[in-house]
Amino acid sequence: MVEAILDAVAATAPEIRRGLPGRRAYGDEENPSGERRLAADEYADELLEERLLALDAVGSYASEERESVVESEGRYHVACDPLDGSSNLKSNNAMGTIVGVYDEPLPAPGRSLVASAFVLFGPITTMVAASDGTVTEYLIEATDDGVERTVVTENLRLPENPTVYGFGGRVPDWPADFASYVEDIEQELKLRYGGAMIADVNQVLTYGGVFAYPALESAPNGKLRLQFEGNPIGHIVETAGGASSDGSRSLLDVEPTALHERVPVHVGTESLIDRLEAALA
Ligand code: AHM
Ligand code: MG
Repeated sequence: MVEAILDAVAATAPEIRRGLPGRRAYGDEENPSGERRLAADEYADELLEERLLALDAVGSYASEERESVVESEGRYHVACDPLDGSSNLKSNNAMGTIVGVYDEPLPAPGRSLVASAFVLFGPITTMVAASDGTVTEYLIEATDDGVERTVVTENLRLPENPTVYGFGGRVPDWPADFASYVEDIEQELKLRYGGAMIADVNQVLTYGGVFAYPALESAPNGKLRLQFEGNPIGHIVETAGGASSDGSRSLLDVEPTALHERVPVHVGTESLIDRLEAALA
């Protein structure tokens, strides 16, 4: 049943991709987090809603782009960020789709995730999915017979020796304790930051290292949302042998209080997340 959800996400990805070129303009509306919405955000949200709610397994659909949960009948509750990093569409840089499959009604804790996945719209389209305690990377290709999902990496694990880092938010807005952690990290790793969490986290999964969108002086809970971004990414990185943190504990241990709540996100190589938590303690 969970596989059917991942299949539907993979099957929708080429269609989302094909819809991007004509949807680079902003619409009139804001999303529930008060951010301007692109026509592409709306398009991806509506496609995913339709495809996922059509499945018997899906009991509800929630997304970053809509105020409340859309209810149906089914065992699993799906939370999506239909187009993560969509502000990259203007400059034609990478973006992604994030999906969390929970077995509790939303908002739900990350511990109730049974699967999570992201699609990365880079030079090629890939999907990275965590389920049954393992992470798999797939190549997604549209063919004459439909959409093919081919395994490219089985049992994906973070490499032992980390090499890259990427941190969001304006530097003057970083709290002093986070800034001093960054000073150390900068001496050891090289900067890789593109402004779309999915693409930046995929660098960390590929090369080892650390990604963060930390708490800011102006935004103590950072920017990213727990249900749609923090939990699924924390679940994928932890399943791949890495760690996640809100600053003091695993993202998966954060008890949710609202559907659109934000959370500071730090993910990556375990030793680097341990050091982060020590720096913020
Ligand atoms: P979005 O889901 O509305 O696209 O926002 C999330 C994105 C993340 O992909 C990225 O890490 C972050 O926003 C970057 O934000 P900013 O450009 O404000 O630094
Ligand atoms: Mg996002």
